Amino acid sequence: MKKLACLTLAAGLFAALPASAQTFAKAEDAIKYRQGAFNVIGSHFGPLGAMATGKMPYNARSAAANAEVVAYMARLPFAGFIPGSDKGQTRAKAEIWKDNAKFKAGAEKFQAEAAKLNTAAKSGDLNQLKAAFADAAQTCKSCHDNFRSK
Ligand code: ASC
Repeated sequence: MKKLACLTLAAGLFAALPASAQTFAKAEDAIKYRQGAFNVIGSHFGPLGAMATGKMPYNARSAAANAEVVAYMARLPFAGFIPGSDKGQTRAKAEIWKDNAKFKAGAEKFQAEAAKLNTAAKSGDLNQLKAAFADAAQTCKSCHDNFRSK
């Protein structure tokens, strides 16, 4: 029993880790990492938006699958915003590090809304999906407006 409890605890800790376990040898690696994560998020957020706005037929199973990926992936990219990674192939603004508390709050808001979007998508109710999508998209936009150059 003790062994099982230990394994369960270890699995729980591991599940909580991804956002903080990442290390990068170079700023360029961190930039590629976060861009890769955002790219995957965008690929799965897009169909949710298309369904929420009626540009694509609503499919509850597809919506749930996409939202699951968005909610998980939302935990990853922010570890890639290491100090000094605002140079090179990136649109990240220096404000991310100058006003890091605001950036972090925005990231956490996005993660919270992505989790709500996942719950809404799993409900199978298009109206819930529409509302949660709009809230989540607003958190994307707000960070892009403040922290991403055009
Ligand atoms: C998307 C996408 C974004 C956000 C943003 C929300 O689908 O690619 O960057 O939503 O446009 O306003």
